[in-house]
Amino acid sequence: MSFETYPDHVAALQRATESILAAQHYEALVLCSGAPQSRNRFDDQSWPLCPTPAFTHWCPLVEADAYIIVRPGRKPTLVRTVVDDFWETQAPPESEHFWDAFDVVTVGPGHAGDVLPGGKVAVITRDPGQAPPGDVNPAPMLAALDATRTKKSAYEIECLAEATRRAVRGHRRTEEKFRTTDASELEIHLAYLEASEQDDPTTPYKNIVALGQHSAVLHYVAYERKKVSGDTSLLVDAGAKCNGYGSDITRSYVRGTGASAKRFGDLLARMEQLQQEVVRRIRPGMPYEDLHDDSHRLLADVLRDLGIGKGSAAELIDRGITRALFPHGLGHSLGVMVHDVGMKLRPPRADNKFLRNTSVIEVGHVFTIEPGVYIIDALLAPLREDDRARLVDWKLVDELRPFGGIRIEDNVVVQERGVRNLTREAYSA
Ligand SMILES: [Mn+2]
Repeated sequence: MSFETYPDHVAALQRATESILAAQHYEALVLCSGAPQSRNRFDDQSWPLCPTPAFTHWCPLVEADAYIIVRPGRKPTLVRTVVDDFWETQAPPESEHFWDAFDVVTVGPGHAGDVLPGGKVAVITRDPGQAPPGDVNPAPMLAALDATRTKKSAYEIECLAEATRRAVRGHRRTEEKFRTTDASELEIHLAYLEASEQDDPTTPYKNIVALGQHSAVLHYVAYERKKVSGDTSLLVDAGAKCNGYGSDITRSYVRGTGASAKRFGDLLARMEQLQQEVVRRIRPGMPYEDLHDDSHRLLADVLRDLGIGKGSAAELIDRGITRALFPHGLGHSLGVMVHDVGMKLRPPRADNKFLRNTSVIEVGHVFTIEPGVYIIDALLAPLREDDRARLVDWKLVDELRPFGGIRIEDNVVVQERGVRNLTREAYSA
């Protein structure tokens, strides 16, 4: 990727931050990368650093005890704490494009205070207990900064597009492995990491690699070592990072020639069409929650067409059948965090309680579209208990159960006209 768009990204951030500082009566903003976090108080290892999102928004450096100082009318300062340590060394940043945007100052451990500003300062950090002096994480400042991350700059979209291309290399490899071998979940997980050139702790989130019934566990990360042959399904939900920006992609597959595999394959084909239809309906000005509701109407049609659901589409929705089979939200904001927070300004309706995006869709938003359908017995059991039992073909449910579930997830950028689907674009390149 080219980095020509980075100076504009920083200039826009500087302008936005200056107006937030003026509105909230601060002289300066200090963004802390974060302090090392001990994994266990009985040993000396730390978790890999995952910097404060407001810090990564400016700069992809993954380094403990680094600080960005933003002041009106001045070039931002990047303070680095240099540790003289012959035991360890930090991974260098993947690119050097950002240094010139800052006045870079280095200090020894514990000496950042010598160069950090005094006066009326807002400090943003993931580690409030170790924050430098100032107002730590004031709520209006956090809200204003979260909002600046919802609309992406050209630079951010380039990073997300590259993060998507990396993830798609991993997904292609996992599909090949699933179709041509009896690989275990662990082997498929490792194949993904290799093909996308990532170490497990630096992926944007733990890869979900689930064979068969495991794919009905929404956040399954157990990576069984057992080889699996014959008719089964695979769900892989895995992303990649580029300069701190993460992609988040899910693909589902089925293999085998048995009647149940064929039936699951029919459902998979319909979910693929459903997902694409939802993407086609994205429009600026539309509440994202409407799109989520649309996906339930489309799912009701799929269930009726395949005979899994009985009764009218309205009944399947109103009586909670679609929500028992598709319990999670349609998608969420993407960016420097995989579930970034700025698009959930209000809670969703009670029946959409897991929805993480309740914003009105705007040009520049980047979010996921990830409808799913799963046989989750804990959610289906209550339906069998009352008159809703007649709305489900339980024999079909039994047939689909060993295949678990389906999720198809793309990353899209909202544009003036329609969307740019980063995931499909990477697949067709
Ligand atoms: Mn997701």
